[in-house]
Amino acid sequence: MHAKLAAWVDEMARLCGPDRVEWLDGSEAEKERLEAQAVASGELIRLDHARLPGCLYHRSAANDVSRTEHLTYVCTRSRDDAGPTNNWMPPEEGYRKAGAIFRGSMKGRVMYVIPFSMGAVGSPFAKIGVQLTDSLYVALSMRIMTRMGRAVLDRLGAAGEFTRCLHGKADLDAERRIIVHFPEDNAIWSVGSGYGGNALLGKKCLALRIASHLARREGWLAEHMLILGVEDPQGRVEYITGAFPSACGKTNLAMLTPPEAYRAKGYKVWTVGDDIAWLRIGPDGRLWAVNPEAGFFGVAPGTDSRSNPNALATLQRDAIFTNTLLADDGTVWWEGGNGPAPRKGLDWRGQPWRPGLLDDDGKPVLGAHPNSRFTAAARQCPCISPRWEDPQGVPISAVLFGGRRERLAPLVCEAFDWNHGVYLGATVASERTAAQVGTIGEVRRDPMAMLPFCGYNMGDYFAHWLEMGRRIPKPPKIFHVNWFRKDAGGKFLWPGFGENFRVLDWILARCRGQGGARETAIGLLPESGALDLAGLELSQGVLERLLEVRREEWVEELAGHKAFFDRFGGRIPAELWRQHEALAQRLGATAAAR
Ligand code: OXD
Ligand code: MN
Repeated sequence: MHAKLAAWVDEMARLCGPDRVEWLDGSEAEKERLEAQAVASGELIRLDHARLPGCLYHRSAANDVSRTEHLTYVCTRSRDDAGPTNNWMPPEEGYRKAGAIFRGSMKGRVMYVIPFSMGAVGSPFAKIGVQLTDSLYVALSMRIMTRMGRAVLDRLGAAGEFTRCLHGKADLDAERRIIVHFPEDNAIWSVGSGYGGNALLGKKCLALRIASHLARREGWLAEHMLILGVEDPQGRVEYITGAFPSACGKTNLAMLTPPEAYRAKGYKVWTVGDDIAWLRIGPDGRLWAVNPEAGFFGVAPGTDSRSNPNALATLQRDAIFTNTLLADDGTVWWEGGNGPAPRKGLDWRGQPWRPGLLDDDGKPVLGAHPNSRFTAAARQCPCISPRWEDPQGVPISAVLFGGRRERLAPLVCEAFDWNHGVYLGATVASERTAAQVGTIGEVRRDPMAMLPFCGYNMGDYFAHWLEMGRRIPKPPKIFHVNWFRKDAGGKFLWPGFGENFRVLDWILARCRGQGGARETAIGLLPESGALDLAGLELSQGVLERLLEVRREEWVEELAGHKAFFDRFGGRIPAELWRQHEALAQRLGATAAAR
């Protein structure tokens, strides 16, 4: 027995006051028992067994449907170590504030103890956490999203290191909700929310915020990135990682189906991960990546057999659906999903719903919340890579950064070198989506898609990226992509989805020293004819607009880069300012004085 673990569980149980403490072993029998309890209490609803075998439905509190970044804190001793992009409070205050809400909050409930591993158990990349929670929904979701149970405890042994993760629903009151991270103590406390990103502590809290801190200390990278493999007709597989802000199509890209013409030639995409990558320098001098998760927590609306047939196949059994529409026949549905809306059902709030329903202002009432989710095991995905659990990971040829930009950023752009690539990543911006609380559509800087997830000062994070570049003997190439450029009428210029494969194809050709490119002020863009567009009927002039670099827009953008960097005081590495000045020079503009 791990004495420190036992003592910590006791201490937390004294704080939270559950009726009972139950250690979870991860067995099938345990799963069935917990599901039956959750169904009996109404926390989960069983879906139609014939059509969705083993699937469950959950409705969260109406005020608890997305990550609450304004209630999420990084508690380091020095405020500067959290940096200007994180909410901060001193560790003592974090423990006191959250502790006051936790105190006695589990009375009448069970506290589940969930030992879990991020990364295959025993992989050199893996990190262990132990989550305490009073939510059966969370316990059952952790079972899908992580490797958990007895094998992890065995691995931990009598004295292994682990992240202490305390979670409680308390009364789900938004006024009494807080998610506090203590990177210097390797601990996370989250109270008052049952929403995935706030409550499944292995994901954003451990695998990104805490892990990014550990990664800097230990010389690796913890990133908000998908990992995919592209197999060519000769059977060679090359791997790509990609960082995109929440709800920008990461899951769809990770599970992409190539266009018919490519499939006929023998191309295929393999999914390694859809949200998080941990990257280390391998013995061969390349960068290697693992997906630390075991499942997908994907956005349901917009997922259909055109956008992502592989996700649809993944969630046909043993999945948990959260805040979708619950149809009368015991199935689920969401806007932008397959087939017509069911004639009747209950919406994500539990209210009677039918197609065409309007609210008092005459606006359509959604059946599913825009951030409704599915949780399903990665191994159920038809295109899951045979190497997805390889303890050594997969070697990375290209790193993509992208955001959702209606204008400005071209379809694809290759960085001149690693440091320029870090600049491309550091200046990513995106329009806000439903995965975060806030005004949808507003453009915000989201460097490397890590703005809400970097557990330390982002100035130091950029320095760490630059330092990694100096240490990787054979670094991957870095690219910026934008699938979301629109025309003057607000229509997307690029079809996206499976057609994005054409861009990946050019990217991988570039990584092999092939594929034509032309130099522009912002980076290398495909030269005329270099993107294979055969069979894609793009209208006249569309490709030119997709690859257009408008000087006046970029000069305006430069000021946005500077304003963002200025927020960090002196903590932005000099190399990024050099990149900024070099870009200004290439644009024929002067960079505003620092
Ligand atoms: C997610 C997110 O849930 O980024 O993956 O919000
Ligand atoms: Mn994410």
